[in-house]
Amino acid sequence: MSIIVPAPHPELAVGLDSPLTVLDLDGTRIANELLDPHLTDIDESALTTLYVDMVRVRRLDTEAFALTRQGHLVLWPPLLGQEAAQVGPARALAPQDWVFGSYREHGFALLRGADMAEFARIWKAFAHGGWDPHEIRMAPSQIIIGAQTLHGTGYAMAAKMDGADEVALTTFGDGATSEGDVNEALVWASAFQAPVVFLCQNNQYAISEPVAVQSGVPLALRPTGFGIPSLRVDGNDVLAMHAAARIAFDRARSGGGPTFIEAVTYRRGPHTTTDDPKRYRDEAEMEAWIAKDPIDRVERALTRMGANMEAVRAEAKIRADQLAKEFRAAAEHAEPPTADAIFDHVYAQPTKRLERQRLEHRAFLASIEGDR
Ligand SMILES: Cc1ncc(C[n+]2csc(CCOP(=O)(O)OP(=O)(O)O)c2C)c(N)n1
Ligand SMILES: [Mg+2]
Repeated sequence: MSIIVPAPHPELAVGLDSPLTVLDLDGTRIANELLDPHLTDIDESALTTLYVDMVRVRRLDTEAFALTRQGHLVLWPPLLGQEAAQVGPARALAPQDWVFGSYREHGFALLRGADMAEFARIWKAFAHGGWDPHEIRMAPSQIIIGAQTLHGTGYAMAAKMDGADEVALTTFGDGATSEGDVNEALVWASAFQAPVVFLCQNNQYAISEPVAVQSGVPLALRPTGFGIPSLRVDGNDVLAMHAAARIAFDRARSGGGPTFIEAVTYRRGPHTTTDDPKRYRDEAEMEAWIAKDPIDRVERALTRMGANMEAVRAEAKIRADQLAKEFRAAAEHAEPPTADAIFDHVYAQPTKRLERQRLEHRAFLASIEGDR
């Protein structure tokens, strides 16, 4: 009896031997014939914007982490180390595009324009969704691992049917690629040539599970088995990520179908603020990733370009501190929802049964008022 294993198609993947990089660790540019044509407009000013974005995202992340420790937020999934993997693609989105992400997409949320007060409410467990998805064209954070890839693919299929000029970016982790949902999304995206971009932020761990346990091949090889081309990219190189995203978005927009991007990066913090990574990983492996820090690398590149780094750093700090201050104030002063709010968003139009339940619930709360 022979076992038939669906063959991956390595010819559909780029960067399998070594992730695509255009910014060396010392800030020099490495020529890359695939990515370079998509970076011709990135001058000192554009690179400074990406730098400031990453500094702001990191500051938001650090502040939120501290706020959980101080009891103002209940949980936070840190993104320290993954700033470039989010800022590069986020800055390649067109305003009409949509983002369908997980719970770790603070960079996308910030750059899509999520209201920081709403954002703080989510992580204080005072709100389920937080921002208005239609306003910023970003779906609420998805906790069910990989489910957002189906939502993104479905959205993209509908956009194609409507003839709309919209691309859906769906972003998820390395562990998510082992989920049925992600594999089903790849099937549908491929079968319908949907204008969807799959961004896998391979931060090397699914909580305590290292990626090597999840896959014997680079994750970028997995989508090729579905006929989807993929780019394996240095996820700590904001320019490489920006260029790869532009390639994928252009492809989707021009009817070329889905593309998968594996951003090879590292989660330097714990999985969430309730996790202790010392229990499952050797902290020494962090050193190599600190050397690949996405922000330091851009600082070196800007310095080489002749930028006044002192001024750039000062400007970034002012903006990052302002953001942290706003976020802190929102977290500290957020008001809890009323118990009644649980009934508000069940249906677009309330049903009689729901209204009856609301009244019963109110009566129940009133009946135990004295005991609380
Ligand atoms: C369907 C489902 N299974 C399990 C979990 C529990 N869970 C939460 S985070 C996580 C790991 C996800 O790892 P990865 O996809 O690599 O994303 P990362 O957290 O590293 O960004 C798991 C298994 C869940 N939320 N949903
Ligand atoms: Mg992961």
